[in-house]
Amino acid sequence: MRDPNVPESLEGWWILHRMFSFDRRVWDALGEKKRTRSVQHAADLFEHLKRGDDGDVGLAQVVGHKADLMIVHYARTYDGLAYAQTLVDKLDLCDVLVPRDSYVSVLELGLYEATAKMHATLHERGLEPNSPNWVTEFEELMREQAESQYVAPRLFAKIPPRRYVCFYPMNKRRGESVNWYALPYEERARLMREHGKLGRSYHGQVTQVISGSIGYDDFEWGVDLYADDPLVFKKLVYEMRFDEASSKYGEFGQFWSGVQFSPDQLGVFLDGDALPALAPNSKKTSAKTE
Ligand code: 76R
Repeated sequence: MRDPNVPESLEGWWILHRMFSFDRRVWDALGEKKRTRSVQHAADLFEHLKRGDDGDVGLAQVVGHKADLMIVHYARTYDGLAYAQTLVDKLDLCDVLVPRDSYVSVLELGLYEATAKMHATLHERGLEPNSPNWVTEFEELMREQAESQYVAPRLFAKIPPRRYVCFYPMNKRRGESVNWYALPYEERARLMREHGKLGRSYHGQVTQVISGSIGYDDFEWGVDLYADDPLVFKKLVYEMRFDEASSKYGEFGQFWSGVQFSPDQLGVFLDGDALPALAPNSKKTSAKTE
């Protein structure tokens, strides 16, 4: 059913965030041989999961007590996520990692404007809503959206190779008197336009990855922000609190923030002698920020 009240969305990577605490004392007490082997196996797996076009993996040292390590998996399929999870669980490294939290979602591009335009186009063509021709032509228009030059690269962009990451889940409010889902379509579209306008004023400073999690996890969306300067998270999230889509309708879960590092820096992170570094992705495979 193509309900004109419901905005369409396009989906890309399946995404799994996993947060672990890491027992540094136990790690430090392990023999060097065991540590070297554990690092090597884990780094090899992460390099393997990063390679090619079928997924990606991001590692971050979380700052604060909620976790020490965040692993972000991207996969083409839900099954791919399940498999990535299993592969990590089988690592020796898991002897010193305790799962603290996780979040399952799928990368999503919301299409408020485009959905309204597609419905209008089909009306102009004189098609009866939800008739077989309507459905076929609607699907064709959606395919065009998904394949468009603007959208396609964003659905399967690699994890932004920026030093700092901030992740939190959120809902749109469904209260008795304040209810996002009870607003007329045009009003929600207007609020999202305003939201996008404010967001775009941070263009270049931050890369956002929005993923939908209705049906998979406890909130409705996951929000990942990536930046070269951690102060940008505070400025952006604060400014957004004044924007109606957030001030009136946003409800937030826990926040995690940290520093990203590359798989070849895993040993540096685990040994804790220095801050691990992040190697830049090639321009071609990373999310567009300009
Ligand atoms: O995808 C796009 O860039 C198009 C415009 C856009 C959409 C559709 C956009 C732009 N966002 C969209 C959807 Mn967003 N966003 C958040 C948060 O902390 C808060 O108050 C809210 C958390 C931030 C910080 C943020 C930043 N966005 C969404 C949705 C789905 C809602 C729906 O479909 O109903 C959520 C939950 C959400 C939340 N947003 C931007 C940003 C930024 C920085 C941009 C501009 C991106 C750019 O062009 O560089």
